[in-house]
Amino acid sequence: MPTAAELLAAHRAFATARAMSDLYEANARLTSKYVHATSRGHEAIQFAAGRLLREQDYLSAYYRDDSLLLACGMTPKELMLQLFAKADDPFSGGRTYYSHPSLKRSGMPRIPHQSSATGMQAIPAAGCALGIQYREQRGLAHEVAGDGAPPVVLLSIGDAAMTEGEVSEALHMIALRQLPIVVLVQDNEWDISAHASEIRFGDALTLAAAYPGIEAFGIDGADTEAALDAMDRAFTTVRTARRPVLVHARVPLLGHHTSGVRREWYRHDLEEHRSRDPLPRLERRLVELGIAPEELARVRDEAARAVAADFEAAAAAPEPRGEALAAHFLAPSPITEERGERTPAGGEPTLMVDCALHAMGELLEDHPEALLYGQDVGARLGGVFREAATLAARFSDERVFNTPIQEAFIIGSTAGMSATGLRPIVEVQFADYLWPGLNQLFTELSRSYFLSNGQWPIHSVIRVPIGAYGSGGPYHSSSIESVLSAIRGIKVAYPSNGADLKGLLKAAFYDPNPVVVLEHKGLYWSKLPGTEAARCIEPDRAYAVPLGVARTVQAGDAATVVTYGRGVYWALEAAAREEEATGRRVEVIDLRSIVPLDFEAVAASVRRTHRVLVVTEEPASPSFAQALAGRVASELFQDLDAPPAAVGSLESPAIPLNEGLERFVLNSAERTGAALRRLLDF
Ligand SMILES: Cc1ncc(C[n+]2csc(CCOP(=O)(O)OP(=O)(O)O)c2C)c(N)n1
Ligand SMILES: [Mg+2]
Repeated sequence: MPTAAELLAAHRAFATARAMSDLYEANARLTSKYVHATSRGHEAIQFAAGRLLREQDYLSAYYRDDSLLLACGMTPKELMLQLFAKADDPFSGGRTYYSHPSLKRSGMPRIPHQSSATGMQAIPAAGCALGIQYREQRGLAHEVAGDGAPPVVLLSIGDAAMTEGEVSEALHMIALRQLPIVVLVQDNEWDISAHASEIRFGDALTLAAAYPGIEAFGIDGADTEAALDAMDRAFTTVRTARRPVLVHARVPLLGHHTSGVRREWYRHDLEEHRSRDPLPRLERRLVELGIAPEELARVRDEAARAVAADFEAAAAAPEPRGEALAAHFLAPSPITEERGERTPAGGEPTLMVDCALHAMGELLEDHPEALLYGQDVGARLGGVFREAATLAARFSDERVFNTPIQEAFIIGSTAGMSATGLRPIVEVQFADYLWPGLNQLFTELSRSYFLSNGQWPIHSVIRVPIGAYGSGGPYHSSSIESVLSAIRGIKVAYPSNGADLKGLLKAAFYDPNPVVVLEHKGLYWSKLPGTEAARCIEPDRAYAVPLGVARTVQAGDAATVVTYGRGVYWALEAAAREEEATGRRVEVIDLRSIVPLDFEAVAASVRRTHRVLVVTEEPASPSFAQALAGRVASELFQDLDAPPAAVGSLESPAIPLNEGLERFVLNSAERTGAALRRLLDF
């Protein structure tokens, strides 16, 4: 049972949160400039959870958690700096909404960035708990020791968000791995204007029953004593027994859904919800315990005065400057130039797939915080391309492991893993299956560094076999680099040979940004005619190729052919035929990275050759290749003797299965050669 002192502390906290939401409401014209939601009605359960978080813990909060943030130690003024999106907003420097926390501050729980997309924080939070578990299994010290007790993750989430698909992936992994996480579901029965009765059966407890091993219980989350007891119980269990607990807290929603969606438009149940308001209920209880009503009123007045002063100060605080934004687009990489030996004396010609395997082995040897996971990469198979063969046996099943078919989890969990100081390398089995994970890549990973104002860069290497090879058919052949190239905040590598793959994997590993490494299946074993050069001397252990640095594969002056991946071989073959036929020698540039793009290398070449062709395996229109050709046209118009062109595969929705149809659709040395001839003859 909570003591009277604890209840008085809760009362002070509720009074502060309530004074803030009253103030926001009273100044709606000012405060609704930027959309915000408040915890009004949810104060008790949020206070009960937030007060238990320690310095070594991780918090994954959602947009209604302002009482939780106050309970962790944030000040009202700091939250109001967010409300007004000011420069000194401690979470994002004015980049993101109220109560969307990101924080890495000593003495406070660690709060990795999370998006405003409901439910999407569940996978990164589960990844965080997986990271904590991994460190404990491997005897690695936690990033923050705190008071020495084992860390806990708190995942806070709304009732409607619990029905989302990605939440199921997270719950599944939480149950399967018995992760040290408290899942707090704040059930106010509302999903904006959709009521629980029309959008879900049962509640989070019904759902949790399907996940054995997650201890789940429900409480009245507006009963302060019950809330304090429940969160004590949940945190103690997770902290000591190292297994998950889900708390389903029924709470009233007393404020608006958000400042922009007002309760009076559609709420029919406000009276009933008001009858459960935790603040007067707690006050009645405190009076029963002998506290004078005047004393409670004094606390409320004091809170109102304090937050009014903070409100004035926050409203008057300086605005952020646009010039400061660029500092946190991408985190600086330590690999800025090519290093190590690309062709060491005595080096062996090595298949591309083995260059990658050796890179993995070296990284796992050198870095205890490195780990590799994905579908079928574990000991039994070692990857469907044998690209991870032997690694689990060498480094243990804890460091190299199979995941379920959960691309969202595979990609999204790296955000949490990285937050615990680990360096995850993951695999998506085929580029065609990146889509279920694309949401995590875009929504959570790509924006973390920027929206946390540089506090939370994400180390995440995502290996993705890509491209058409040997009748892989429509779901094992797709090229997807254009979509990836349009996501700001990530990097994308696309090597064409084993040496670059090894060097780029190393650079990707050390890069503090999410990096997708696209690995062409047809080049893995150099089985495609004309791709023998993908098998090359293996670089040494120290070798690294910076992301965003192209390589001239063949020098020439008649035109510049810019390409990457398998396109390099089409380009070289077409170039050789052209030279043989007409004596015109073209320059071939292998970009090696799609993002960042080495436009300087392209421009320097085009200034000499005055003509450019971009070669891709994707249909060319629209594509990354076409955009590059367009950029050359607009930036180097004066240098050009012919319109820049892009050539790719047929404009087809998918690569068909039949061998002849596949050939018909795909780009080729012939098709590339014809485009080159047109360019040269222009
Ligand atoms: C993926 C996604 N879809 C839609 C929205 C718009 N949206 C914002 S809040 C909300 C309702 C969420 O309800 P619940 O999870 O119960 O949280 P509550 O606001 O009730 O606390 C929706 C649909 C969103 N933010 N993210
Ligand atoms: Mg709700």
